[in-house]
Amino acid sequence: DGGGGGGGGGGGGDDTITMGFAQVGAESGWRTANTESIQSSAEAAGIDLQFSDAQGEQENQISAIRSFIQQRVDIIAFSPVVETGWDAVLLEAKRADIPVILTDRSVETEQEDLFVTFLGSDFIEEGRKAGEWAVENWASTGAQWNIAELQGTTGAAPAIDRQEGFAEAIAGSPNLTVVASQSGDFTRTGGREVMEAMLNSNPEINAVYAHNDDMGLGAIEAIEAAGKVPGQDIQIITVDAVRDGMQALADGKINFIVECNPLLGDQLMELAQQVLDGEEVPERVVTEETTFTQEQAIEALPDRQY
Ligand code: GYE
Repeated sequence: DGGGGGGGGGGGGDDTITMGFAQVGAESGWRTANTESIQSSAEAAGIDLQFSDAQGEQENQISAIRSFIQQRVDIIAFSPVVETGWDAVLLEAKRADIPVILTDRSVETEQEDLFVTFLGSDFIEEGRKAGEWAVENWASTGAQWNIAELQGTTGAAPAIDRQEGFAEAIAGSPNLTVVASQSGDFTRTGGREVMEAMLNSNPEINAVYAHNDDMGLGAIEAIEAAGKVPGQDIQIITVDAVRDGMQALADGKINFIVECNPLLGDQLMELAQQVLDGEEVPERVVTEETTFTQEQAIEALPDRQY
């Protein structure tokens, strides 16, 4: 493992680092905060950032990475839209001797050593935290909870893992039932549309687990349009803790949020610098995060940066 070092460039020791970054898109408040963090951290670190927005399409990300390879950037970083299908392009980067750092989302690869390190959250743990809260606050009431699950983008690591962690945590609670589960693509519109359809076919829904705040916020619109009170008639758990989500939690429309930290920029620039200096870096850097109840959201909101 290790190294990958040297980057493409000849020249002196203090050449500017060029980083190609292939972003997922702009699907959520989380993503916007993540992009801003990467751009401002690159600027602060004096790293020349070539930023590409894939608009949610894997093929766009693959062509962006190919063009970074052609330009011979020093290092490539990206947040893979989906988990699979990356082996070929990662192998091309490896052959060109350009190190790759994964940020936010990871990949499933057939081969070892196709990337240097992965910086991001533990999504299974996030799902587990959501499920544990459901067990403590819903299952314990003895009532029947019919849960609508709003999944993230199909095939994306956070959608797969948040579903898995939640399912695992609620498995021993017979009165917690996921009655409907569908992708809302991590967007507000997606969350609203899927929730509308679910409420029509499953009027007994009294709980929502949304894989991100934006879909939860969309679901709130659908719930209100159906004449029900979000946070009361239908309780809601989400993931992310961006400002709009935290506001809805403070207002009692969301009941619990599991934090996912989008501010990865500084750590990413540090890792890039270390890799290009030939230093050893850990294979996995896990982001630290917490959870929020209504009282905690009210307290945290004034200082929330995003
Ligand atoms: O939770 C969601 C975004 O990959 C962790 O992507 C990220 C997820 C985040 O669209 O809001």
